Amino acid sequence: MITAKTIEETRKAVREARAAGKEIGFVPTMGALHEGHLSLVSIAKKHADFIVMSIFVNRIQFNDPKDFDKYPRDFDKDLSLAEKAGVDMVFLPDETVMYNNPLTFVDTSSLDRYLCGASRPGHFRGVCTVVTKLFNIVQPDTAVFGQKDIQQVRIVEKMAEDLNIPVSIIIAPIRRENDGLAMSSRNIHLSNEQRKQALCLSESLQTAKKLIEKGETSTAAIIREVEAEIKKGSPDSIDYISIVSYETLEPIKTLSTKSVLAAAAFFGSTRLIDNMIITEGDSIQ
Ligand code: PAJ
Repeated sequence: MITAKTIEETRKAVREARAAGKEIGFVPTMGALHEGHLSLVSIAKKHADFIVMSIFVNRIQFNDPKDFDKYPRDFDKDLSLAEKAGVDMVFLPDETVMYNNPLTFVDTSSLDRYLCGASRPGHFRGVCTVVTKLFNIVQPDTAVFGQKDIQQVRIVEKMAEDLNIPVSIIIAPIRRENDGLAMSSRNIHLSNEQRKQALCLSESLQTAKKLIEKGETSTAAIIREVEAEIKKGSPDSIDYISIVSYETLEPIKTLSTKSVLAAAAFFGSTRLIDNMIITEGDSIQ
């Protein structure tokens, strides 16, 4: 596996892979890799032959400098996990490579008005800026993002379309621990007690699933039950519980053809998110 710290090295390796007839698959991450990240690599391998992973903790997408400082970093472990998962090249830039006194940022569309965007101003601007830069550096044919961050992937899809970035975006399902907790690099900040409490997020989605399968279509009714279930876990606060249209990410009153139920809550100072895609007459993911 190649470890590239500069843009030049990365471009050279990608150029060579392309010259050898390979399609380029890309998995952007902030490291602290877990099975969720690695599942994106196996999906990328189904679509491409040369897999690039980036590991970069992107300061400009953090709202809270303390969250940035304490974000878990273990690059040696990440490199060995990436290699085992079959990554061909890790792009591991530092801040001087990525941000050399920048004047240009990529701003988001209206898709950032609700869900995480509402409580994290500037977050998606930071994500869009870094993802655009990474797309321009790696120039992948395919990039894989997790449904875990549903708003992020929807915004990235729209951004790629709006800015004519020739990449096809694939959405990977949420990987969970055996008890249902969505895997996240932030889970390691949870105490044993908070770890148990945090299960209320995934359990609340199961409650919603049962309600919807029984025919409930009123989002207010579903949200009420989800809130009751989340409160059973006594989170320190609930950031939001929303049901939005998959297309516009705007809150809806009645379930539409494709909707998203998403929730965010704090356990101590750790903010966790989870979500479910609801497709009418089809499946619930
Ligand atoms: P990070 O949080 O490291 O996540 C990298 C990718 O892994 C994202 O696409 C995310 O949705 C996916 N992911 C995280 N947890 C997952 C899980 N449990 N199951 C499946 N996929 C999961 O998201 C970011 O980094 C950054 O915002 C980034 C896109 C790299 C830009 O800085």
